[in-house]
Amino acid sequence: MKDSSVEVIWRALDKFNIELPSWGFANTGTRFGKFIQPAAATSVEDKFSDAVQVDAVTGACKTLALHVQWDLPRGLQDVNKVEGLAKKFGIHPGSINPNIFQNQEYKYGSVGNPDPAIRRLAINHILECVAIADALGSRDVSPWFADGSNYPGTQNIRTRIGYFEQGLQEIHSALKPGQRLLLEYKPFEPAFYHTDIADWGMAYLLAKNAGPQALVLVDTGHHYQSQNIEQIVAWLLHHQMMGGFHFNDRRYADDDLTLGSIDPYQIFRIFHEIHIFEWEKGTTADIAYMVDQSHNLKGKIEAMIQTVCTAQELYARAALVDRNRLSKYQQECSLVDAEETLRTAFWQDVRPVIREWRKSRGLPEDPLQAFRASGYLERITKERAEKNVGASASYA
Ligand code: RM4
Ligand code: MN
Ligand code: MN
Repeated sequence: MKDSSVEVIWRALDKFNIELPSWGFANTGTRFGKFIQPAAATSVEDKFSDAVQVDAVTGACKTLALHVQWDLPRGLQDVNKVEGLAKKFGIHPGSINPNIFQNQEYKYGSVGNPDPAIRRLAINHILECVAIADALGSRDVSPWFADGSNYPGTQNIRTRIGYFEQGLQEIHSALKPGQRLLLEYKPFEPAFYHTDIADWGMAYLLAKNAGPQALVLVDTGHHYQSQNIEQIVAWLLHHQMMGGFHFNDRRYADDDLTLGSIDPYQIFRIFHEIHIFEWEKGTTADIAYMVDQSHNLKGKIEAMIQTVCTAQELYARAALVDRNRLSKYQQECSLVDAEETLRTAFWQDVRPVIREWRKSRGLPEDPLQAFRASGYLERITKERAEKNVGASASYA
C-alpha cells in the first residue's frame, strides 16, 4: 500500500472512538428466553471490568454507555458508585440511556401514554437521567421509546405526537449547555402496529421541535428491509442532525448481530458518507459511534472485540476512497469509474496496515488473540459461574 494511504488509515484510526454498551456484557435474551453464560457480567462493576478488556486490546473504547435502570437502579444516588468504578477502571461513563420500556407502568407507553400520570413518571425519569448525565460528566442522553400500539384504532396517533412534542420539549429545556438529547427510532417491536417514533423523519421532526440540542440517533438495525441507510445518514449530516449511531447488523429485523457480519458494504457506505462530508466541509462530524449489541450465543467480550475490529477495518477502508477522483467522475457522470473508485477502496485489505498501527500505539497486533491469551475469560468464568447459575432464563 502507498505511504499516503497508510497515513490516511493511521489518521482515521487515531480519531475513531467507539462506545461500548454496558448491557452487552450481561445476560440478555430473545423474547423466548435467555441463554445464560457463566462469564456474563453480574454487576455494573463486572461490566466496567469487561469493557476495559475490550479497550485494552483495541485502544478504541474510552467510554461505556449506561442504562440507568440496569446500572444505576437507585438513580442519582448511584452516581458516586459509578464515578468510583469509572476511576478504578479508567473508562468514562458514556451515553446515559433511560429505561422507559420495562416497568409495568409502561405497558401502554411512556411519554406517549394516554394517562398523564404515566407520562409524568416517564418524563421525570428522563429528567433524572439528564441530571445523572450532568453529574457524571457525560454528554449524551439517549432515550429509546418502545411506545406504540398493537392494533389499528386502539390509540390516537396524532394525540400521541402531541404528547411527545410536549414531553421532549420539557426534557430539552432541562439540558445543560453542551448536553445532547439523541432520539432513536425503530419501526416496530415491541409494538407491532404503530410505533410512535418509527423512522428518521419522525425522530428528526421531534428533535427539531424539542430544540437545538436534540439530534437523531441511527441504530443500524432499526430499518425496514432494504432501506438505504447511508442516504438517511447523508440527509442527517446535511441538516446537522446526525447525533450518533448504535452499531449492529441485521438480516431480518432488529437482530443485534455483529456489525458487518451480514452486509459489510452497507457499513462501508455509511462511513463513506461521513468521510466525504468531513472532507468537503473540512471538519470532523461530531458523531457518537456506539455499539448496541447483546449477544446471547457468542462470548460477549469476544463479540465486542470482533465488532470494534470490524468497525475499524470498515472505517479505514472508507477513508481510502479517492474523493478527488470520485468527485470528478460524479461530475462527469462517469458511472463505472465512479463506482469502481468506491469499490477499489472497499476491496483493499487494510488489516496489515491496522496491525502496524496497533503496534505503533503499543497495542497487540491481534486483539482477539491477545484477549484469549490474557486468561481473563477463564478467571471470570470461575468467579461468576455460580452467580450466573441463579439467573432467570425463563420466557413464561
Ligand atoms: C432497543 C434499542 C435501544 C436499546 C434497547 C435495549 O431495541 O436498540 O437502543 O436500549 O433495545
Ligand atoms: Mn439501539
Ligand atoms: Mn435495537
